[in-house]
Amino acid sequence: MSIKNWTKEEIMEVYNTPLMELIYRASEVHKQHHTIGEVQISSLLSIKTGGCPEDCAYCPQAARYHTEVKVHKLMSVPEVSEAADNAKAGGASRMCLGAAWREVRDNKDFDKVLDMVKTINSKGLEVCATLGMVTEDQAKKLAEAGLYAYNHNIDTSEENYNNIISTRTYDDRLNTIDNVRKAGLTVCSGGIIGMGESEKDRVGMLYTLSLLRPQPESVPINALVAVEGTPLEDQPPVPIWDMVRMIATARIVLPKTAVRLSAGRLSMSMEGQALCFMAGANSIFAGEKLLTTPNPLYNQDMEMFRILGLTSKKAFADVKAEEVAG
Ligand code: SAM
Ligand code: DTB
Ligand code: SF4
Repeated sequence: MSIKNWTKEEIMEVYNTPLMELIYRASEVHKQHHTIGEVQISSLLSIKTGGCPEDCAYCPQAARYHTEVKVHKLMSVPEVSEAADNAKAGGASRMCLGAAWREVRDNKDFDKVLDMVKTINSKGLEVCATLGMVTEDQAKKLAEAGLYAYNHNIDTSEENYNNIISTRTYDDRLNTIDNVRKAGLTVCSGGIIGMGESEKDRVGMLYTLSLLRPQPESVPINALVAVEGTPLEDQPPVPIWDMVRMIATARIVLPKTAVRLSAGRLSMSMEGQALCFMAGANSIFAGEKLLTTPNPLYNQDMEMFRILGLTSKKAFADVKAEEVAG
């Protein structure tokens, strides 16, 4: 069955459906394409922190804002290997490496990242990376090293993009996503709500994502973590109802995609998160830190999994090994 080409008007109609009906519809789509209650756990690791030349208004790692983030040069391969062991012991099936870079450069640091990818991959974890813009050639090298997915968010609608970032364009972002695809990697791309955007912008972002062919395998929906020192420090918290609406709409327009309830969970109740899972979220970042900001404690998340009857999705590599073993 071919994927529907949604119009902005149709997506807006979905977004504005009465909430209970919207959750019900999203839940039906979810059941058709996914296992209810199965949630993928990803672990995040900031391998190079702060000092970024870009001006993303939400980001505590941009060098030009005065935040409490301490700059840290690229981690060593053994340090990353140890972090991967800990993430695996904690039940993560995917590990995402983040670097505060504008773009990847062909230098020793990139070679080191390729080594990190090989090392984590050999442990049976899916490896994902988010390193800024990449060329097709760099994406191919990452794929050869065993990278599973590349995260590159479009962040908001095309119309709102310039209000949030001026140091690169929407087309730059789409171009990197295209390079990632051409290299045969899976695509992870989503955005943030709570930056002062309109409903039209939220719908516009989902519209752009829904039109990608193939659609992204995973779409993170972040609630802004307003960090002191960034231009968005005074943004009020996103109402949980907006998050539920956004996730439900994403689930309906991106039926097969893993929709990730990403940043901002620390400010959400367990009941609020339960509604997000009901509306089709089937992936989270677990571990006490996202890249630079806090996230719920691992034990708290495990308690939530127990209470809600959620199970963690196995890594692709582990499922394959079990199939082979019979
Ligand atoms: N530098 C790379 C880039 O921008 O693609 C990779 C790292 S960057 C921190 C990855 C994503 O994290 C951003 O695209 C944004 O969507 C998200 N993010 C950053 N700061 C955030 C914040 N304060 N609240 C919510 N999401 C945030
Ligand atoms: C994504 O969409 N969210 C993650 C991941 N991709 C790299 C990052 C969230 C960062 C939140 C702010 C911080 O901790 O610095
Ligand atoms: Fe740099 Fe990425 Fe933060 Fe933008 S989001 S300032 S590119 S680390």
